[in-house]
Amino acid sequence: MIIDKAEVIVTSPDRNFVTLRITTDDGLVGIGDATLNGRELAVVAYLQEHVAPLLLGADASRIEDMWQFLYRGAYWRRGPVTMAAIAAVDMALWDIKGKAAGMPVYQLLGGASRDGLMAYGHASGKELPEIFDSIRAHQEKGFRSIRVQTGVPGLKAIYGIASQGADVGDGSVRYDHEPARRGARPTQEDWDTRAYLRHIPTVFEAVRNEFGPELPLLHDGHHRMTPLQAAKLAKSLEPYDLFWLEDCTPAENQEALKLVRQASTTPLAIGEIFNTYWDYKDIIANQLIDYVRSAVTHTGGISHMKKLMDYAAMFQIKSGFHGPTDVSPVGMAAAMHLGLAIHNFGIQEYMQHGERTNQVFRQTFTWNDGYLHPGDEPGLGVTLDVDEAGKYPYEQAYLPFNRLADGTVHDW
Ligand code: EZ4
Ligand code: CO
Repeated sequence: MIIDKAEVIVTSPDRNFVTLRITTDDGLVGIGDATLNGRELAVVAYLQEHVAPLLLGADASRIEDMWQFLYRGAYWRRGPVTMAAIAAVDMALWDIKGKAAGMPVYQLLGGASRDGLMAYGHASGKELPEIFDSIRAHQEKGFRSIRVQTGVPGLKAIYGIASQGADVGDGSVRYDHEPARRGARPTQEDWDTRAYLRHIPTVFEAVRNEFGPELPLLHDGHHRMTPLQAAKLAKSLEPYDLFWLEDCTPAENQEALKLVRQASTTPLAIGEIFNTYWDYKDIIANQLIDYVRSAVTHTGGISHMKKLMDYAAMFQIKSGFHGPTDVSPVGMAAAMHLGLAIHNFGIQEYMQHGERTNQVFRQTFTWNDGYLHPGDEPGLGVTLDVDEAGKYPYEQAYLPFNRLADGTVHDW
């Protein structure tokens, strides 16, 4: 199992994806996701220029050793670019290990701890009727847990609202949930935290009244609040019994989350922009979150995330792995195998990729009655159709950003 090829494939069916494909001398092929939304080519360069040459001639069976070599051997540690590149290598090697063993990756991680993975979808709308329709549409698609994002009176464009969906290139405006819009410059949105804080509880009250107490509801604050504002929001949402409030602050200042904890029992989910378990060390040990939001793609791959989740388990903290459309089907498959295997699985985000993406990445996962399962093909269960991928060259795309009324750039 000597690696004799390591190729980086960039394709942009509905959006940009970066995939590492490793081939061994005995003909096994493994793929890993290295997509870093809006900064895709930085990871491509890291992989092509600095990692691929080191893979050639290496033993593909030594997953842990390769991880440590790429992490410790580089001298420069952590960071989203490095960790996405390492994640791609790690995933591809697990894919190969599964194929060599004739087993799906979750079997190699200890086997299934459950029958399927409860997944949540993204409902959104500018106003209540649209939000209600969106929740119903998701329920019809099988979702049993729903994230709710809303417009705010007075604000023109807010991240995460479907009606502002991305133009996917065929003239239609499909809600890709996460519009890293194609173009030379990022789009500018507006923001007003006080208006948001006033409005959100009214939306969750209305949604609870309409849909009853059972439906698990989630909300993403996208890092926009100060600790005090986050405490106020978490407290005001308490009557609506959220499954979680996500990214209530930019969690660089983790100590400050104590303020939110002291004010409220609304569960907190954080970590989609973290990239190692060291980023989680204090936040977990101090019991400041309830769910780990990392993507397997952005936090060093399956090997590293398994360690992170075992650490989190000591504190009864569960997974809520990131699963937006900017995580490729390969990254999603890695999350599903890991989520199926660990005991402390919580919920899986599931945005659903577009048809073109599904043609490029052939997948074996199943989606039944609100539950995902990665399938039982050896490895990760995803095949990259290189010819199909070749039809969609890279296109520059940026995440939006926002400014306050006076022109100040605000937290993401
Ligand atoms: O902003 O994936 O919970 N999901 C999110 C996403 C992220 C994008 C960033 O790449 O917050 O929409
Ligand atoms: Co988020």
